[in-house]
Amino acid sequence: KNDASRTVKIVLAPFNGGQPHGGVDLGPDYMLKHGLRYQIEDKLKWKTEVLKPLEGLNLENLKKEADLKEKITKPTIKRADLVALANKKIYESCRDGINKGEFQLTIGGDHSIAIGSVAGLLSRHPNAGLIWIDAHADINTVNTTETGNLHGCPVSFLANMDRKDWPESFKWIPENLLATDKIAYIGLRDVDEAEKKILKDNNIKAFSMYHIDRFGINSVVEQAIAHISKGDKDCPIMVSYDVDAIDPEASVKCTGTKVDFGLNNREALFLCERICETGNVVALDVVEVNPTLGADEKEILKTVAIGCSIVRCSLGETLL
Ligand code: 5AB
Ligand code: MN
Ligand code: MN
Ligand code: MN
Repeated sequence: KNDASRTVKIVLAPFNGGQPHGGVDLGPDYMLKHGLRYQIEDKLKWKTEVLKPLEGLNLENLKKEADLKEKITKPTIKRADLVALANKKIYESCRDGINKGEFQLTIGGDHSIAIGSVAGLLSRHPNAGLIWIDAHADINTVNTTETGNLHGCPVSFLANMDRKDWPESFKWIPENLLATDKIAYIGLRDVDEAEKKILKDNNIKAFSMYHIDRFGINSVVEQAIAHISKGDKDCPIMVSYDVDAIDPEASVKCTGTKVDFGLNNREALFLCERICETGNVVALDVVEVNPTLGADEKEILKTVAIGCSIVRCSLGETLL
């Protein structure tokens, strides 16, 4: 249904402030150097344009300042104002710089950047459903997070959880953005106890690796799509894809929070193919590629390459 324009707006989000490791901010650079833009334009025949919402922010300086301050104040969530600021920029860029018929592709960066990208997408497609592909649920609230790392919290912000306890800097997030019944998870295998309670209490659709083994990836993705679409065959779909959903042995070693026994490479790409086949996918995030965590060039290449494959498969490369 994007065929009329076939334009991809590539939103670069080289942000690492939502977690402790440096290097995840190099994800966009590495994926572009791998030829992502050429692949989309020359092979897939989509036009591309690049948006750089974080350009002009001195992120490394702001991070140093925040860390210095937080050494003394020891807040429960780390670098909150910085994460809020970067995401506000990403949100505004997605909201104002992308037209309704265009495909929004956001390249991270750590997964906290999905606060901005998902909020931006929902400004154009308020009824969109969200498929969150991840080893983790990323639904800790400002009150439940044990690590304080905000890449473990984006879904709680999008779903307006514990809003009264948010720092002022997050209050730009619209209040009725995302209902919990418009979310489906795929790939979970490392979920905190408090997150399990949130998933249960809110009756959120979540497919773990257990469900993939039990029902198979095809049935799982079908159920996920049906759940978020609620009978609307044209329901817009956004995919937020954390590469740590994919098994480290299969391909993804260069990511900050690796978890064993994940999706194999075909399952990882089949998800993209099937969701693309609905004709309803309007946006994709690819996050948590950290090229500096590779032991050698081969490991880096494998992670970056599957990141690019996720994009191409989501745009229909492998559909006949
Ligand atoms: B990722 C953990 N639940 O809150 C937390 O990589 C991990 O975006 C979060 O999925 C992982 O810090 C965040 C322990
Ligand atoms: Mn994850
Ligand atoms: Mn994640
Ligand atoms: Mn991660």
